[in-house]
Amino acid sequence: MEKLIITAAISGAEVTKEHNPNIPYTVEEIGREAESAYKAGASIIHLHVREDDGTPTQDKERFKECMDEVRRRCPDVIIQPSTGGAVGMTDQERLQPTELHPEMATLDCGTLNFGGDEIFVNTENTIKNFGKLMIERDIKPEIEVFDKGMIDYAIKFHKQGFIKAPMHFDFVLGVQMAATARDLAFMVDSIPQGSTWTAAGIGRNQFQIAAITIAMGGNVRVGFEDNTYISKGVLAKSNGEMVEKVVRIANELGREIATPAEAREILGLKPLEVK
Ligand code: KMH
Ligand code: ZN
Repeated sequence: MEKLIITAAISGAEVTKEHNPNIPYTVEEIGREAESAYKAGASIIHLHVREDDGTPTQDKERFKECMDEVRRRCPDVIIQPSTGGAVGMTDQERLQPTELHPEMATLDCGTLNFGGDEIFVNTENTIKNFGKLMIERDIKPEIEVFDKGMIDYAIKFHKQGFIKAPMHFDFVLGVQMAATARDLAFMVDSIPQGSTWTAAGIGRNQFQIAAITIAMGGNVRVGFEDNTYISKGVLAKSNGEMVEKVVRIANELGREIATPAEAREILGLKPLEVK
């Protein structure tokens, strides 16, 4: 089996310090959480940023400040900004971090219910525009899949030239589709040969989905964006604590952890230039 790529989704846009006081808002806090995850074994930091008061923002300057801080503390980590941002943001707002030419960014491949009255809107034109821009800016998309139709969209848009192969998918289980082994197996079976994949279980499903994924040969995403607890009723102290738990499960199952350089190779990213 390939080595295991661990992604830490350190901040998200929806969780707040009311859910868990360790959720990062400031540049310093974002840096601290990225470093804790990196030191524990994460090779990708999936990044949302906030204003100091916790308000989610896609502001380019704020992203730059946070990315510089993450880079200072975790020199070789892969930084993967979100282009999803928060529900209700315009496409132009959401696209701002791609102007910084990160190695990766997320590409959400469909519209979905996001709880209560919230709808996370990704029209066909949004997906195509984001995909085209990522090709122009040499950014590898992580295709965010919240149900099976989003895989079909990705394949369709790949055939139309808006997404390059080999594609990398992230299956997010527990927002719209259920977080079950059956659903995960169906997703894995539905992606084109030669693709790579990660799975993220939301809330209490996080570590069960991680364990199933490790055994299946996929890659794992954990972090405050997806879950604020380390075990039933116990808040996580840091993203690092969650990554450590994944590393322990991987060790038990005999799966080695990929370094950032190895993750770049597995994902087909260019090696990091040493300056
Ligand atoms: N915050 C969600 C509305 C992504 O990062 O691309 C979108 C999201 C997906 O988190
Ligand atoms: Zn996200």
